[in-house]
Amino acid sequence: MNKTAVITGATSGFGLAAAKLFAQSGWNLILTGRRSDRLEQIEAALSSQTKILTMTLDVCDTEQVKTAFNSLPSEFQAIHLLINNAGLALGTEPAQESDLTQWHTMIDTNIKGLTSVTHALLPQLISTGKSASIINIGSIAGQWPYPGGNVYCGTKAFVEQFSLALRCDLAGTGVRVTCLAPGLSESEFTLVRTGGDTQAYNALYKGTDAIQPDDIAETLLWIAQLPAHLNINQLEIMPVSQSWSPFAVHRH
Ligand code: NDP
Ligand code: 8X3
Repeated sequence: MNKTAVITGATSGFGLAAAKLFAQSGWNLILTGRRSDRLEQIEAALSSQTKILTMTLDVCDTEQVKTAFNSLPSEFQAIHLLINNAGLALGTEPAQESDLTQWHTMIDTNIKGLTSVTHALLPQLISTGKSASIINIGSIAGQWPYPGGNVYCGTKAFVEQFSLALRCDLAGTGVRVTCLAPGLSESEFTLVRTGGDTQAYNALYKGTDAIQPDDIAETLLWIAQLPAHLNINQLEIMPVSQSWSPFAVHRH
């Protein structure tokens, strides 16, 4: 019998690439996102390969999340994998010039949304037990601070520590937990972050050979299909072009 994966934020970037690869690899899929037109197109494209359930879902809407996952059709109730991917960054301004609404949207999406989906699906994952997995998409921003990263960095640090702590609570259930932390990756992420600034998008990725969504999809599939006795706790992945700079020192 095919296994079922839930992928949040499957309408673009990592989530969409993962949906395509997992469908090819024989996984049944529950795909979510806010853009229903895209979900319809994705369902039409993938449903000849595997069973697909799409759900228009804003992860920030806690009641909607609870209702959606508590009323899954019976053939989608046995869940083997949750990929908590839906997320975003908004703004690159220093904290003192940032928009508080944008900060709260990042917290609501990357922290509250991720925890709501996890909470809703833990019973199904525990019932699956051995070989079930949760893969949370963190970021290098959770480990390495940078100017203008402020709340986005904070939300991804939460994802990393929540993932590790969740492992402690799930000890003995067989459910695995991974925090996958990508670096510079080319997706709509930067358009969302900059309010659709294509010049900023082109400037950021130019000449970098950035990570592509397909690279992350391959990594997700590898983690999900590891033997059931293995758990990747954290995995940080960067393009070769990306590395660290010296600490900034402000001189008066
Ligand atoms: P994209 O912008 O391409 O994809 C983001 C996905 O999240 C979309 O499918 C979007 O769907 C969904 N999403 C955003 N907000 C919500 C919401 N409130 N409810 C439901 N779905 C939502 O970016 P990426 O693929 O690059 O990003 C995926 C994840 O990877 C994010 O968590 C991001 O923080 C993280 N990441 C990205 C990196 C990068 O450089 N690109 C590097 C490291 C981590 P819709 O708009 O339809 O709701
Ligand atoms: C996205 C990577 O470095 O832009 O999470 O924050 S970064």
